[in-house]
Amino acid sequence: MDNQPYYRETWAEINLDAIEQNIKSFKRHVPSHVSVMAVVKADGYGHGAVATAEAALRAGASYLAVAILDEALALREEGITAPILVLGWVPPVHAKIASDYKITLTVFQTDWIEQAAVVLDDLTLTIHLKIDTGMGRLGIRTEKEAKLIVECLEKYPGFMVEGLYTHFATADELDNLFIESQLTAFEEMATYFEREGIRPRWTHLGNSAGSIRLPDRIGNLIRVGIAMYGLHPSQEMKLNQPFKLEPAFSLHSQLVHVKQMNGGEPISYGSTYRTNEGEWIGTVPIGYADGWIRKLKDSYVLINGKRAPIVGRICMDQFMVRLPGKTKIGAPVTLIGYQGSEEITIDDIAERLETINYEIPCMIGPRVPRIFLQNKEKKGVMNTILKK
Ligand code: PMH
Repeated sequence: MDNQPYYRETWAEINLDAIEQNIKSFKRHVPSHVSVMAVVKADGYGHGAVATAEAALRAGASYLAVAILDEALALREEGITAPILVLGWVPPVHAKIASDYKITLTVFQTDWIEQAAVVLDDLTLTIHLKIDTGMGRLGIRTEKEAKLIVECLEKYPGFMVEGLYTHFATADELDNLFIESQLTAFEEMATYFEREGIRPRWTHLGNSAGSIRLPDRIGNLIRVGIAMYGLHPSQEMKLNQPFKLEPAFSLHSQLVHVKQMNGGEPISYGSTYRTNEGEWIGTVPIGYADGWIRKLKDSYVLINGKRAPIVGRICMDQFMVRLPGKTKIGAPVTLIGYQGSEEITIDDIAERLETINYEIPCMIGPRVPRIFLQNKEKKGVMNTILKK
């Protein structure tokens, strides 16, 4: 794990023990023949891809998934040797790079196979075939398309079909109707491929929600993303969660300036906030360029175990808070996480921003260093801005 320097008083803490626990909980929840693929795309949902991938592998995950080839190569560059699947469409001209680095690609187009075959020449490439059973995003949709894929693969023996998979569109909703139709569609396609002699080692259907809800109907590999980071796939599912999830992400800063104001003094751009006589105002060094966006202007942070409201507009790199009284420069500020008996969760922020929890750690930008905790100790730092 890297230990890069950083020189600012704002950072995210990533509790790798929580990630390990969450993966272990999934392993207990699914039947023993089901393996875990840890989804670490988008820099591990903003948690740091390398450290979270390593934590998931320590906890018994056997496969990793990312969205794009660059993310897979970045993991290889960091010495990760576990199998990696790219979930997205990779340009076929890059099939050779994938083959060289033993990266598994998602395939669902005959043209793609034809073009990749030229680039690969006599090299082999491990692939997973993707079936679109109702997500409407990527995948083989009909038996006719499947037949053409089978014929194409027969022409090019360099493609090793290791997996067959699909993605649920509504697994995080409590109504089962659509998920059942996706399961049936997948079953039909899997049967077709089997008849044609394609019997891959892995079949995988379940994202976090699907794997929590239907642990024995989602093949022999689960693709766990959001829940590995300790977040619930939806609010409905939070109420019906069969095992505990431990959030891994917290966000911290410190007061860098504190002052007592006169009555009616303006704060921040546009002078939208005016102070009351004698009010204490603190400055927190994180802003919208770090992902703490202007829409959060009516929220609060935790200082000395109490809620301190944000006042005035959030700037690019800083914002101001109203303090309960005189407070020391350097006082810890918690933006996500616990202080005393108060807590601000990722779900709280998501609700305030009228979005899903997935978006929140992803939007905390690369300027915020990630500090990794393992066995409650600081084990490494990722600072994308200043690598060395
Ligand atoms: N498999 C695929 C193909 C995915 O796209 C995702 C997440 C996962 C598994 C993991 O899902 P989970 O995080 O719900 O467990 N993909 C996305 C997405 O495209 N937008 O939000 C999550």
